[in-house]
Amino acid sequence: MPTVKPRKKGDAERPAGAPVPAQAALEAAALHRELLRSMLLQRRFEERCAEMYAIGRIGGFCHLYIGQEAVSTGIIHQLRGDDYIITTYRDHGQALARGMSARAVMAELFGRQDGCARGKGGSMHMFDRQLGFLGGHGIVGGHIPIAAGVGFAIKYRGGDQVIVCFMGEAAVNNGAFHEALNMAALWKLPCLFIIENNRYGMGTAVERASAVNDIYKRGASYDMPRDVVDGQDVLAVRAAAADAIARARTESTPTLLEIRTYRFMGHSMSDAVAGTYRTREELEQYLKRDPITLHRERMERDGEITAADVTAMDEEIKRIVQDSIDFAEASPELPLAALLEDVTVETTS
Ligand SMILES: Cc1ncc(C[n+]2csc(CCOP(=O)(O)OP(=O)(O)O)c2C)c(N)n1
Ligand SMILES: [Mg+2]
Repeated sequence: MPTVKPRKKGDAERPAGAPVPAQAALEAAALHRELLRSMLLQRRFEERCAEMYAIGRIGGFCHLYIGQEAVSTGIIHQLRGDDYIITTYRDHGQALARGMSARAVMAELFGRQDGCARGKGGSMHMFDRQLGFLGGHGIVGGHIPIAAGVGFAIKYRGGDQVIVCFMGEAAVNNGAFHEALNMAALWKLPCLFIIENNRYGMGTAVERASAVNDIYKRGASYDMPRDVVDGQDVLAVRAAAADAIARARTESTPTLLEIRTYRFMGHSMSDAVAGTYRTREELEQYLKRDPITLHRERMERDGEITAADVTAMDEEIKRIVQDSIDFAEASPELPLAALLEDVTVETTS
């Protein structure tokens, strides 16, 4: 398992063993509960997605996020409502963390008209303008220049929002990555470039594809603040992102974060969980660092939650996910004629 170098500052919101005032402890416990709930929702939702895929309710490409939930959760829950997010095809968890309803995500996966993109986008194209959720993109690296463009627009308009751009570690070998990072650094754009290093781009290990294995070092090429973070620890992710968000918001400075994580499932639904490119032993090592288990155990140790509370939370979440499936089943498909809607725009001039 790769080790992550300790961060120099802001490592934890609440150092272990440090006495905390009662009010602060209550607030920390409430926050930790919210983070647990979010990760659990993403996990339970996607477990059912796999099931729905197997019985043919979901078709096409479908990439699960299971194992990586601390990344979305640690970052997205501290964004403001008017901030922006842009991401890859592995997007269900991030959409849920942003507050997209389970119903809208599931209906989109089912290709039904009550989905967030009216069922036309499917798994890889979650989108919600109101939430500042700008997709769901299928071309590896293709969305990184868009993130720089959104950062430029924010600055041009004099706003103090930020844009968070999630990508996999394989995207950093793509020309679009370098062009976008150069511009973001040169023009000081309020962008967070989040590299979810889950060790593989489909079946290719990072060591076989990248000349630089410590991906965060790529930020040095553009003199960009950079950090490497344990992506299985939601509080570590949160602390690193807090620094980066503050830098983007107050100084309009971009940051590159390499977040080391692992996907517990195959690359997509057509890829075996463990196969020719990784061993069962490797997977089992990483499964010991399940982000949800780690966070729950820490909360239990700190007396912030009981096993009974977790069971109740889990039951409630399972009901929400079942409801999203029932909702998606009941939602109609768009009529055939709607296929040509929203494809071109007519202008008056
Ligand atoms: C430009 C481009 N090349 C190839 C592909 C096929 N492809 C889809 S996902 C993927 C791997 C990307 O890996 P990574 O960026 O690490 O993200 P992860 O899937 O691990 O989240 C590839 C090569 C693509 N979608 N776009
Ligand atoms: Mg990857």
